Amino acid sequence: MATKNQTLGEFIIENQAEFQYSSGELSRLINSIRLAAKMVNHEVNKAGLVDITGSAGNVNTQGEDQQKLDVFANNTFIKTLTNREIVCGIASEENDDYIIIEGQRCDNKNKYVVLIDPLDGSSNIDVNVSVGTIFSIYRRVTPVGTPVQMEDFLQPGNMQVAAGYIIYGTSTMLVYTTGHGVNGFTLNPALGTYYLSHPNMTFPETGRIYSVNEGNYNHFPQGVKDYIKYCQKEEEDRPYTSRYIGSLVSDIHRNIIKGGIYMYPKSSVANNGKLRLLYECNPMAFIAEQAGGAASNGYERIMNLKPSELHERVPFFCGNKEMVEKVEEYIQKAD
Ligand code: P6P
Repeated sequence: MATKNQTLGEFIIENQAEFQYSSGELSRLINSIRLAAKMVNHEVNKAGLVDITGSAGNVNTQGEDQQKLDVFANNTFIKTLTNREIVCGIASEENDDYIIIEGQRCDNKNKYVVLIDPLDGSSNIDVNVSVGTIFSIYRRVTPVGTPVQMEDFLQPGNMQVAAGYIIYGTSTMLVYTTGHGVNGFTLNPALGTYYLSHPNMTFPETGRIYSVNEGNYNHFPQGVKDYIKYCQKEEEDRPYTSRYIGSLVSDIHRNIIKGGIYMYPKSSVANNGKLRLLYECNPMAFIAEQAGGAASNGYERIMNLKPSELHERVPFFCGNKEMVEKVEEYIQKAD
């Protein structure tokens, strides 16, 4: 049950029963993410004022130049989740390997792992464009009481127990699902409280926005090129509108509200695309499906893919169901 302007805390308590795995552990999990998001939001909002937007001088797992806010966000989420002994393991875009969390609760009670992209779209920070945090939560598959193992993280997306994102935009929002719909909470920075501003988020019946980096057009597979031409054709409800922020969370958040498809295809320069299956595609796919949409790699449901390594990349098409089905049709017809 979602009543507008309910606080996040009230909402979690009222809907705790839906999280059939545990009493109270979801609250602790979402509350720790809520706290970390407030801390990151504070830093992101003043990024232009202090020398924190510049590069940290390091390079992360992906070979990408690590922005200082990336490092701050990564450390903040890891510390918050660790201090509260809420989860037994964390995998992050910023860390080569997963982190094993020891602790009393991890020895006998706790059974969750979290995968996180702590600050997605961070290259937008120094141009003041919105960025986001993406998280994905699983119940571990190895015995409780032993250290987590790689198989706890390499689960298909259809095993997620919760997933969500925080968007640090014109306002800061926490959007998440536990498999019972998608709800969006907006932070009132003056009070430090999140209020239910977007209950039961669902894609509109039809979508007319397509989001893709058309600079890579010449490198796309033929089917993707054909679909982009379909979006631009003067007929029926087209041409569609092209909108691409270059921040996954922002593009998908807008497309859930207004209707549209986000695409990051494979190409001749990136043979599996750019986005990571575990902590970008799977959580956004869970959200999209719970909002009545779909997410595919062009051939099959993203959440059915069996991961083989932590940082693997997959082609990603996510949005209104009929738009995803249409691009799949073009991709498969061109093969
Ligand atoms: P490109 C940000 O780096 C990101 O992972 C997503 O947030 C975003 O949608 C995409 O990459 C942008 O990539 O190659 O279009 O700049």
